[in-house]
Amino acid sequence: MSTAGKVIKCKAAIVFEPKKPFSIVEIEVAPPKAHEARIKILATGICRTDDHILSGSIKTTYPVIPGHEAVAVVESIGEGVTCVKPGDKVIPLFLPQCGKCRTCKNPEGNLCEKNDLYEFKGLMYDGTTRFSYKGKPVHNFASTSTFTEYTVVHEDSLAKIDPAAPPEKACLIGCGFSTGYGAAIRSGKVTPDSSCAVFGLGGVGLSVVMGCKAAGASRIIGIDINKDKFPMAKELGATECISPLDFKKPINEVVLEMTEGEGVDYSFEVIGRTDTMVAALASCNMNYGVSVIVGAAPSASEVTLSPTLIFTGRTWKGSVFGGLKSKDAVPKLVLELMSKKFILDPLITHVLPFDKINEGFELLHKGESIRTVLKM
Ligand code: COD
Ligand code: ZN
Ligand code: ZN
Repeated sequence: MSTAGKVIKCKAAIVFEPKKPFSIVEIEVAPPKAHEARIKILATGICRTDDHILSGSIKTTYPVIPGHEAVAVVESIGEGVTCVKPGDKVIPLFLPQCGKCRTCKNPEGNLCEKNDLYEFKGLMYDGTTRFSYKGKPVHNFASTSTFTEYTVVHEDSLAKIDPAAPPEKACLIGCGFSTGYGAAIRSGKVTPDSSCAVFGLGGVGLSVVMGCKAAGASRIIGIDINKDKFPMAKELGATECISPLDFKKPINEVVLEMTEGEGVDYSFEVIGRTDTMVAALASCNMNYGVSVIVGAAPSASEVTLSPTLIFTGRTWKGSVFGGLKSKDAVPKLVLELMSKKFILDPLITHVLPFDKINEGFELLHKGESIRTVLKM
């Protein structure tokens, strides 16, 4: 029996307040309004950004359903939706691409003005939500909310992908892989034979390593306080790995020594800390080095640095979703995954049923997982 046009009752993982685990409860998901689609999640990955919602370090409005890295199938569409139809396989996009705003029209930009990544309003464009629990509204997260069996997204936040794409792997293209890989290829524009330093070797940092390697970098220094991350980083392309905990001096001085005082050509901060952002900047060449910030620091933080670090010629830039225009890039990356241009298997350390979501976050807290994928 078709569920189109009806309210769907389903399981969802809600965060009612920060610093509390997920509650798995039955919610109601309203049908999609005009230009929206209701989608059934098939697999969703756990990303550190979701943990920032649990910890409260990213300010948002509670109760909220996090999750922003998934593969889904379209259950029904609202009026005027043309880019997908029921039954299509899709990846929801935490960074929309409306195609109409100034950023979308600029070939260089990707931060579509429709994004909900800075104020985290947690509402659809019309200012309401499609989720409710016990009759009260529940907020969405980053235009997606994938820790639920069904979610509703705007068509600006949907990429149709190849129907044969494997959900447990392709879901990483919705965030972690594209964010990291794109940061190297598109935002950093890493060149052949160059040297790179990657601060943070989680799922996103390892994807930066993969991007640096794919771009032909000859030296890739992986940096992490958790040495358990080193074997995988080396398997994916890091030429050496160091832990700041093994040195008394600042890690940027160590990187300078490793590069005969030159610094690396490209550095990437993939942790989300202000001290490592400055260390990454100071690790790149003073003249032509490019340092890319991938991690988001806690909402209230500020950075202090010597202006000389910039004045002498370094370029400091940020990268959201790898600088990629989401709706255009995601279907192509899925095809590249399917043609084995890159492999995502090493990044997926755990696959758990959706009900075990809290276990998945414990693995992340203990530093034991790279990516945990939840299957619905
Ligand atoms: N020095 C070196 N390494 C460190 C330090 C430190 N001081 N502190 C932590 N680390 C290491 C950890 O051991 C870990 O291996 C790694 O840094 C971080 O990895 P994860 O697995 O916790 O996180 P990821 O890879 O899933 O995500 C990292 C981000 C930086 C992308 C994320 O935390 C973030 O800031 N996201 C917001 C930015 C963004 O683009 N969001 C959009 C959707 S993700
Ligand atoms: Zn993410
Ligand atoms: Zn736009």
